[in-house]
Amino acid sequence: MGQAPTLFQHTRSYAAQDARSRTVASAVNAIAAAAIEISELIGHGSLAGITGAAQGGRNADGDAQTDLDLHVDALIRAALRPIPIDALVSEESVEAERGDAAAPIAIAYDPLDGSSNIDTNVSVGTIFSIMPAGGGVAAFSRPGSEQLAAGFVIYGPQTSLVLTVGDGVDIFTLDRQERVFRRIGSQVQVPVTTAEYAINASNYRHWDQPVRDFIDECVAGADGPRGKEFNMRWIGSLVAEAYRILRRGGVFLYPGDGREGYGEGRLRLLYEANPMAFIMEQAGGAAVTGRSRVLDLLPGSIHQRVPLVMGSIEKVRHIELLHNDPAAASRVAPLFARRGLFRA
Ligand code: AFP
Repeated sequence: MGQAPTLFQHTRSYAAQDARSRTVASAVNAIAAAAIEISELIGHGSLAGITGAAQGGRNADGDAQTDLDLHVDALIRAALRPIPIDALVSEESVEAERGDAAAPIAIAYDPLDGSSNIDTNVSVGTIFSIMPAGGGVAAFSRPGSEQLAAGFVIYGPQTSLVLTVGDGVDIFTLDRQERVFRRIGSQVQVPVTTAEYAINASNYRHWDQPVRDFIDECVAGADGPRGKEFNMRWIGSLVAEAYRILRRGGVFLYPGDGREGYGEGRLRLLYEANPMAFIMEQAGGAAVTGRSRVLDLLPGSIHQRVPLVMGSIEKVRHIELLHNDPAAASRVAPLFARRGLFRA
């Protein structure tokens, strides 16, 4: 049996559609080429002088910048330099960077998401969102539903790249011998329901009631209104949570909460929530802020935060219901809860 197609072979037919698609495909392949270098760098860790130590700088969100954040950002910028891009937004730069005004695309990316995990050898990743050009930074004031492509690379036991160009989701794993990404999953689908949720439970006292209602239902397990046992995961790395959900289902929540500066959660709309939302919807899942669809949001600023609930569509819709109709909460209707009418 022939070898699985490479990322370049996979994107070739898409690239042939028109000039803009060709530019999108070139940008995806450039990010993938940088990811191979990044994977090797991360794999050497402190042997390559990578410590995950803060370098004194802070990104637009006030997060301390590690040595690897800055190095990875530079590798991605260098890889994208030959690509005609109108505007570039990076988590590591306060301002958007203007490129070629005649270029057909704009890119927002998080060079190294989860980088606070570097010194603990936990999976981290690169996330990217490709928009139609729209007059410099104005491209990023459009809703995420207009994305041309989105993807992420997870640097874990395998280095894998997840990609959508609006025609389903495909997964590629780095063939380290050949130094190419090979497709291992085509038209991947998120299981419709799940018994696994991911949230940072230490923030329970800061959550709004609908989030507490959902988690309380899960924690109540088979004796509770959902009538089944649940499992919890929290890796502290968005790409690792998203990859798990694509492989076996699940629901991920990073809601807004009562902590100072966390009213809109922790994740950024342009280069975390929007690409993940596009991927989840393309894989038959869903992504909401709690009350509304992420991909419908009109961004107000390039580093704006947004609450994110994503994954198996049955659970996302239930969480949305709890936000939009508090009377749906099982604590409100103990009669139904006792009779288990809410059984999943
Ligand atoms: P870092 O990039 O600063 O490590 O943040 C990672 C992240 O944005 C996302 O990948 C995780 O899901 C989330 O933060 C974890 O946040 P908590 O540390 O508040 O649990």
